[in-house]
Amino acid sequence: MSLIMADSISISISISSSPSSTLLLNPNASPSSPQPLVFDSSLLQDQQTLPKEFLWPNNDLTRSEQQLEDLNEPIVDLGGFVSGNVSAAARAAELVRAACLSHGFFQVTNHGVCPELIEAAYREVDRIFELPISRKLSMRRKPGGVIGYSGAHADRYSAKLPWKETFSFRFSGADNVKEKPTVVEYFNSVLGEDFQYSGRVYQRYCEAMKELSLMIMELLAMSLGVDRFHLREFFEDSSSIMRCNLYPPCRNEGLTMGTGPHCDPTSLTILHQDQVGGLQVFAYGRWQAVKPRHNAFVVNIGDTFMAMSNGVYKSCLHRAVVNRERERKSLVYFVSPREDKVVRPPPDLLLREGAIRQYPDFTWSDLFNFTQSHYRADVATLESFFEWFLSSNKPSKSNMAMT
Ligand SMILES: O=C(O)CCC(=O)C(=O)O
Repeated sequence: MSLIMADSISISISISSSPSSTLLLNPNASPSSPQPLVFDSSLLQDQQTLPKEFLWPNNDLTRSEQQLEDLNEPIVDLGGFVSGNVSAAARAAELVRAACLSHGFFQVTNHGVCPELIEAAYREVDRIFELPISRKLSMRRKPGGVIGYSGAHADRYSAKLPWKETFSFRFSGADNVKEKPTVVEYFNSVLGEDFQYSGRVYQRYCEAMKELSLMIMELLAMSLGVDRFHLREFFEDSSSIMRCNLYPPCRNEGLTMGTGPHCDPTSLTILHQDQVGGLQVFAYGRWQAVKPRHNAFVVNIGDTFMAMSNGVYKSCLHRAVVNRERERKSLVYFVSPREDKVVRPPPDLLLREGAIRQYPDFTWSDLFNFTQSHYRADVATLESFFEWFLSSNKPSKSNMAMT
């Protein structure tokens, strides 16, 4: 047994032969409350048996003998759109529309994000996750919060744990980034001087993602046939979360998940994955693999955008599997509206003949709080949210009026 110090709590690491033995238990937890677990992948990777907390039900898993086919998602070249080529922009919007009507997933190339910045972001992922567990735990996320370090989300859940470590931070598009660089400040506060460069890298990365997200919003508006600038303006002061994911190799890769099947509750997700592969999308009634492309960003529609499109566009159901031999990394940028903004479809969409409001007005903070306090995001988050929201808030009839 060894003892490590994390913040003010001490955690004993005990290793025995029982399947969950290398999950590190906090000895200070009371006997009546479940003990918080700590995911130390350097120990867990060598263990023959998968701790039961990481087991997923069969119907969520890809069996190893199952060879998934690659998803044939559109690869949208943004070059023509950016340079103002009208027919290239119209073609791009058409591709986006087809993808969003069927599964909510596409990739973008010629996006203008500098490849060196992406590489630098991956290098900083390594530096963060290579820190000793005690240091990582000192910046673990707070109960009910989203920012900070999390090992297998074991702080929040006790079953169906994902085989991954995450480090998340906020990027507020509303701030004047020059005067108040939120990411740099966050890195300084939790990681100190040694990580000032990392903070600057992620600050620039998030700024690039914001620019890209607004470009995609413009394209989405064109694809929906509404005012081209409506969504860009709505998301101009967006509130975003950036998450670095590290999926360690796993000997029992067929029994667990890196990220379980879910739709993102947020509006839009822009993800970069390394070359290992593991992201899968549910499309046309089956799971399909997403081929990594180093020069592309993966884009998927989330629940909030599905509501903004009045249910026309699909929120993308996806998951990530783990690899037996290789570690995998992904950089994920989640875009959401400013917390207090009312989410409703653009007027031109509702004024169409036969249009019926599918969802009531809500704010991102309503949905966010639901996913933090009441519900673990899955395929049915949006439906469950509205059930809960309508029964607890009783929005006025005018919010649901047919228009
Ligand atoms: O890493 C991936 O490919 C998927 C990540 C994801 O879905 C998430 O972090 O919510």
